[in-house]
Amino acid sequence: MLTFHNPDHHLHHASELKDGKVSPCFELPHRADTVLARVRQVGLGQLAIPAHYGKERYARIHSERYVNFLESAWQEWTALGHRHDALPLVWPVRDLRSDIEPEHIDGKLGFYAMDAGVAITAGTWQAVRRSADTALNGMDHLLQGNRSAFALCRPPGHHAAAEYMGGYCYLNNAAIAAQSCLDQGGKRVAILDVDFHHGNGTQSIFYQRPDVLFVSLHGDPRRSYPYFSGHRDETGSGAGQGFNLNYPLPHGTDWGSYATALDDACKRIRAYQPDALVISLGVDTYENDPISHFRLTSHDFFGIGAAIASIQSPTLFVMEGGYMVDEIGINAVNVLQGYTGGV
Ligand code: OKP
Ligand code: ZN
Repeated sequence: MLTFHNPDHHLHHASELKDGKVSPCFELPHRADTVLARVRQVGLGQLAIPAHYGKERYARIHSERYVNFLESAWQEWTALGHRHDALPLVWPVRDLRSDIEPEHIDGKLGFYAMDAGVAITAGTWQAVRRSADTALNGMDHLLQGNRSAFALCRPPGHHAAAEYMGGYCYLNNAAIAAQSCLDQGGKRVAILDVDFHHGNGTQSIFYQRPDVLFVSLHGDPRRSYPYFSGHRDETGSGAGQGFNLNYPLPHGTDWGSYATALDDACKRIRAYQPDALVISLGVDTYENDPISHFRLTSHDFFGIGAAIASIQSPTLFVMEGGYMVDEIGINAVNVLQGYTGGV
C-alpha cells in the first residue's frame, strides 16, 4: 500500500486548554513520526510526498471565509503583538449572534472554533493545508485505479466542519478527499469513522446529502467528547435522511461488542455500493489511550482492517487520532496490514 506523507506537519506544534491550564497539546508532531517509522519498519509499501493543491479544493467543503481565516489568523494575531499560540476565549453558543463575522481576531477565533483544542501557531496553516493535500493525493491514487492508499495526515480533520475547527482539526481531510472523488465522476462515497471520538465535522458536512454515507463508531457523547453530537438518532435530514449512521458505544467497550457494531456498519456500507470508501482512521480506541475509554488491544486492530476489506471497495485510509504515542504506529499499521491480508 502506498503511503502519502508530508513532513511539513512538524510546523504545527501547539498548546491546548485542558483541565483549566494551557499545556502542550496531546496532538503532537511525534505522533505522525511514530506511524511513519512503523510504515517503514514493516515495509508496508512505497512512500510519496503529496503534490500541492490550491485553496479552491478545500473550499469545496469549507466556506471561503473560513479558509481565508485559517490562512490569515496568525498574522492578525501577531499584529496585536502576541508571540504565543492563538486560542479562542469566547464562543457564540445558542442565543448569541452567529450571523455576523467579527472583525477582531479574538472574535473571529471564537466564531470559527468549537473548543480550545485548536490553537493557531506560526506554522499551522502550512501544516493544515499539506495535511489536506495528503488526503487529496490518496484519493487521486484510488482514482488512478489502485485499490488502496494511506494518507498519513496530521493535523487530523474529522471534527472540522464547513465553517469551524475543533478537537485538533482545522480542515476536514477525509471530507475533502470524499468530495474530490465525487468531483471526478464518483457517484457515491462512504466514510467510515473508527476514531474513538465522533466525527461531528464530517457528519455535519454531509448530513443533508445522499451521495456520501457517513458511518461512525465512537464513545457515547453522553460521556465522551465532542459531547454534542454522535447520538444514534442522528440519521441525516432532507435528501440525506438515512445516510448517516452512528454507533455510540459505552466506556469500556472491548473487541467483542466493538466487532459486532463494526460488522453491522460494514454490511450497511457494502449494501450502499460506494465507488470509494474513506476510513477516518483513529486508533485512540486502544486500551491505553490517555484520553479515550475503549479497550481494544493492538491485535484487535488487525480485525478492524479485515472487516474493512470485506466491504470490497477501493479504500483510502486517512489518519485521525490516537495519543498513546509509542503504540499508535503499531496500531495504525495493524489496521492496514489487516486490510491487505483480507483483500
Ligand atoms: C481528536 B480526535 C479529554 C479531552 C478531549 C479533545 C479531544 C479531541 C480528539 N480529556 N479533548 O478525534 O482524536
Ligand atoms: Zn479521537
